Amino acid sequence: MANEVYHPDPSMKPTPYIKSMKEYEKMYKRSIESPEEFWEDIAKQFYWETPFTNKFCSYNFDVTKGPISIKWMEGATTNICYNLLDKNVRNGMGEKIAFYWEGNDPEDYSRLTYKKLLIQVCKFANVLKSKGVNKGDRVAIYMPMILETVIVMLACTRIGAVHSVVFAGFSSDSLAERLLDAKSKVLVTSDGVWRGEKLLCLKEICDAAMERSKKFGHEVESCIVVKHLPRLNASQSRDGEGKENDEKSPEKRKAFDYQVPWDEDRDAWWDDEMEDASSSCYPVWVGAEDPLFLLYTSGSTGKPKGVLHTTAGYLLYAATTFKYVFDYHPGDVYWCTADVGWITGHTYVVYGPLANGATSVLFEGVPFHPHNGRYWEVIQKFKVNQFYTAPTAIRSLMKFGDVPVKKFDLSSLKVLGSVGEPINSEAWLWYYNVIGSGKCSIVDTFWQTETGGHVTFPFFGVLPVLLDENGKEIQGPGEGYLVFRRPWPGIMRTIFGNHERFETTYFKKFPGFYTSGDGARRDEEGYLWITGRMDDMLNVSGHLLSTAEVEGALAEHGAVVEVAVVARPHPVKGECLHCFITTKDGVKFTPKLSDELRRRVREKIGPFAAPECIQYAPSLPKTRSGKIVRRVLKKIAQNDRNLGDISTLADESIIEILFANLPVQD
Ligand code: 6R9
Repeated sequence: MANEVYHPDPSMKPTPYIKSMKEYEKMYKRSIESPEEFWEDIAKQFYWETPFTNKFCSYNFDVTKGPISIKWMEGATTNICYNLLDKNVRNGMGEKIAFYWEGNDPEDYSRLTYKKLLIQVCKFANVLKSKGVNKGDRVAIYMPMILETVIVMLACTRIGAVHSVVFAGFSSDSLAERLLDAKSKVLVTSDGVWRGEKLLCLKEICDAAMERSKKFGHEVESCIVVKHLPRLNASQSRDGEGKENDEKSPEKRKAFDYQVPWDEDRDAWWDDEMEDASSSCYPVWVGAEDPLFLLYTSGSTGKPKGVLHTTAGYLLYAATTFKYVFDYHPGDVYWCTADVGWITGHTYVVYGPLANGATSVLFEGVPFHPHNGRYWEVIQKFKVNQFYTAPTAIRSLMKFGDVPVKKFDLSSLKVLGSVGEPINSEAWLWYYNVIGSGKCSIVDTFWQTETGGHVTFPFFGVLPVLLDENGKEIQGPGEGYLVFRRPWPGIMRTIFGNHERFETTYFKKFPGFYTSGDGARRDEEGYLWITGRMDDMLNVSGHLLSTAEVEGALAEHGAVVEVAVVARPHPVKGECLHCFITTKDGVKFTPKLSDELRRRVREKIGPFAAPECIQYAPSLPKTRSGKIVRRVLKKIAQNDRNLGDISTLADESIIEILFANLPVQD
């Protein structure tokens, strides 16, 4: 497939912003040769309370010359919420729909206009103020995909508070770690949420996390809880006529019995707080380089990194990538399936679309509930024009064949997007032919929590370089480390509370460059193909994890003496975890122990991290200096005997034993 070129179908009558390759090249050239002019023009579309005072962009990307620093529009003041909501309402878009909300249950849906969103945001901003939240304070968000989640994020930006969204699939320990690191003053959550057939009792998880955070020295002052479950129950009884009471599944019984844990001094219901809150809230003008949000991403040491994004640059970049990459035009309906708990949800569910006055779909459910055609049903229901999802979702839906797709009318689609991991040819072709009927363009968007927005093709202002192991630039075709020579507006500014770790992680390996951690290959035509992570990171269903954090969770088990975790390819998830476990002397490796270990990873990190395979290893292949040779374990996990050079191993005999004990794989 790599050799085939697919052009957009002329019958689509596209009216793209960028009409030809030539035009793209011209714009790209300008963004590289005169970046300040290029972005200054774009900045004119937004409202600045005061203009920038210093240079439009100043930076140091070279650790050998001093601390890394990146500044865009220094001195300017603005408010993101004002630009996303007030500005659009003032421009006559008050009645335009900002979000179509589609619940887990197809009977449960609603919509919200720009004007109504603004009112809700102002009200909640006042609630936050009443809880003592000031500019710069952190507010943690552990929420389902509901409209209130967007309201909380924007309410934070209205008063200059910094949101820290934690994906509501993380365990209480992971949430606690993030509350503690950010020292979040307030936590906003919901009583619970149905994900498909499964009930998640979010408030219970939050209570455990707040307790743990307190134990380690940080107390969350207030917890605000959206009452979400009764609404779902009501809709169930609407069409079920109370049927669910007669034939309760264990999950439904759990919902019925769920008593939301409560601390009178700390907790408050959303509705009670919102009832009397004023709907007017003057925006707090913040500096261009003031923090906008924190979002934690896995770090190779095991401790997650609080990636910090700032105001002006992120706004410019989210808005511009959204507009050009998805070619969003007024009147289009756009849908990004990512959870707001990940960066894709931040930039392409919330900030990018709203900055363009777009109408989007906010989907709470899962692709398989109540049937395997749910995504396609939602596209038909809202006449979605741009659809953005992950290869892992595409692969898992491909399994059911074309029949569930063909039941729905997908003719509204114009652009399809892919994000999170490399997309394989088979999945790409199915996406193109079956979902896009061979007519839609596919945008494969490589980017990271750290980059703030898309950085592929390359996007405007992005200057990618390939380096070999010695830091020498690879010109022309070849494969190497993907690094970037200079900042674009949306790049992260630091790791919260740890600028040194920021410099070490991203700037030390190749001084003068931002190192992405990914590898890439440049083909004969100059196109870049992402080959995957070059560091100790794993990508399971598009979720980044570090070997260290999974190993850490497993090693805490009393029966384990040593552990090594590697990734191996998985037909649906992209990669999955294969764990090698050495037990303590006298402890037998049993299926029960294996289950316990798997559960431990779910509890410590989250269900998405649950290992596919846990294998007993009497010992691990090590170098003479005692370093575990993960490269060899990776090959064993894949049942691949091309082990390369194993002469550095202290004891080669273990390799055959591990191959012999390899569990049967599907
Ligand atoms: C946006 C996001 C970042 C890592 C990144 C890379 C992988 C993301 C990709 C892709 C190939 C794509 N990745 N998009 N690999 N093609 N289109 O996913 O952010 O969660 O921080 O993950 O995901 O390995 O370094 P994040």
